[in-house]
Amino acid sequence: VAAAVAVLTAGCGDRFGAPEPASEQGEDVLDLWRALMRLAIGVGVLFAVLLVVVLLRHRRDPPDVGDLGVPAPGEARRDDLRVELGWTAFAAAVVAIAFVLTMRVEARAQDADPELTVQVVGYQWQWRFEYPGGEVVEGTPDDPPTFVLPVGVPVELLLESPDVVHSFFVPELLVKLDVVPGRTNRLVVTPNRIGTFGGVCAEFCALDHYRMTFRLRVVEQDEFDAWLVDQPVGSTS
Ligand SMILES: [Cu+2]
Repeated sequence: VAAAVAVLTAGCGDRFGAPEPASEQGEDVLDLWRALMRLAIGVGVLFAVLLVVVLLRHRRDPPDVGDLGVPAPGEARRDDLRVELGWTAFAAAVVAIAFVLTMRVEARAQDADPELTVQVVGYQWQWRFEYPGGEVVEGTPDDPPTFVLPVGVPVELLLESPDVVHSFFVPELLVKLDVVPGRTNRLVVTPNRIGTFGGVCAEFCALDHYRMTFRLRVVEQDEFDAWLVDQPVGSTS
């Protein structure tokens, strides 16, 4: 058990496989991910310990079998209302804790006051990014686009699709949202790290789904302003 605990908790200081966050919301999501992983490990260890205790304590008990070598009626199952209520309450408590932690992070993630709005159109099979002044960034499956955001600025991404369901996903942002035809989904993100990050469509959307890639480049505000001026205005599609 000690060895199992050591192995299972070895990654606790780490990110449990999540990428290093590149957004403020992502930091929050990472904390949530860590909390949920610790909760899951705690539950796993608790049940492993209980299982070992039961196996050791009852290993010499005579089997509950009748003449035919099968459990006698009424012997096969022993109900204990307290135990049943106990584990039901325990499971409900675990789910309640996970639910409350998640709701708090989701509420905070939607909370930031955006200073920049970018329209993101996901379509079969690429992405178009439209800035407030009409500047457009668009690529092709062979030449994926790179859209740019300033660091430290809360950005509102308005996600729209003219055809089927897509999903806007930049793993490093640690936030992701579906792009659904007929409605506008809103994703608020505050990039907090300079760099270039890969993005994909994370919802299978038919033949060329795998080619719906793009890049997000996060730069200082001046560099962003200079870049934006150079972008073509008006739809390229
Ligand atoms: Cu897609």
